[in-house]
Amino acid sequence: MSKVTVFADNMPNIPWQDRPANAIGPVWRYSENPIIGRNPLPGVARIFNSAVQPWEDGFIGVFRGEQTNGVPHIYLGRSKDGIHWEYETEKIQFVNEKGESYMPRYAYDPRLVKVEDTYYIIWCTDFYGAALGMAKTKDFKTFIRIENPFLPFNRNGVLFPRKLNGNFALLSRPSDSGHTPFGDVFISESPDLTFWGKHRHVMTRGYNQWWQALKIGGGAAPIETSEGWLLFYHGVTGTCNGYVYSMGACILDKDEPSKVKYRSENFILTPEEWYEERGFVANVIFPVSALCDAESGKIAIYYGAADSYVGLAFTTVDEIVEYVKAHHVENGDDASIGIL
Ligand code: BMA
Repeated sequence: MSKVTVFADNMPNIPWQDRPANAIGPVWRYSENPIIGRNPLPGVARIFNSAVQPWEDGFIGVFRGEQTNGVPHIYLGRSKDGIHWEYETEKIQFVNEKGESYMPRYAYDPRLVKVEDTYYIIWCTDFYGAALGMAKTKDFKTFIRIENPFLPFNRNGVLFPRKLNGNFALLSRPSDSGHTPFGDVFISESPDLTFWGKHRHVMTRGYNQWWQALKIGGGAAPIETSEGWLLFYHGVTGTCNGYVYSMGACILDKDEPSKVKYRSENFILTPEEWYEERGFVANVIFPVSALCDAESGKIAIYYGAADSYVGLAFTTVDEIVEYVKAHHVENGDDASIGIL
């Protein structure tokens, strides 16, 4: 039983490996990483930046599949243990409310979040430029696209797993049409997933933490705890050799998540292993999904590695909360409600 309470379901079959004796920091990698290798499907060269949920007696996931023509789309996968996956060979077929085909031109970095009895996929889509796309499903057979939440340009849409004060809440990262050399995380609310407003700034790039000084973006759907919303996100630094993506963690206020309560000044995972340092885009750790077993407090984080693989990392809610609190530093006006 963890000291920090998690407000989520129990997940006794969560993928897990105990902390190895030589682990440094609050998060440790799965020893068999990467869990998904190259050319996982006919016509798909790489799977990375993908999201997972429990489903039936195992797990289901939405996977960013880079097709051999270079265009990313989302593929469905199923797994008994959350580690070994079988994919549908055809990309997810999205439809509109009338059941007619409504395919995005491309789709990448999908998040998968359950709110009440519905699963939502949020991804980066082409809406006259990079923007957020959204779809819903209850059975993982029919995927109905709903309105694109925001104008271009925007990426890294992360939905909260429950409504807050009666509204859906969505983190996003306004961007540009390219590789965006800036970016803070914002939050917006909607009563119906069609009309969005009450936009607030959540957190800024790192003021004096170079690993996240260029831009940041939400990662996994926040985990509700007695300390607040635990968020794993990515932070980016610009180097002579290009961008380097690391994983950070913070805790947002439970009732007003535009306020950051604690935010670790240190990254919690940075590219060190061959599958993170070497690949289609070198030096990328891109967290997209985190499973949590409320009973034990075990957390399994799925992250894209070097735009080529999927990695799995572990922590516990007690360890990560303690670490984030112990390494908290004030950052700009992160602690404020985020409206000027
Ligand atoms: C970001 C996104 C991610 C990608 C990362 C590193 O802008 O496009 O999909 O993992 O760049 O290339």
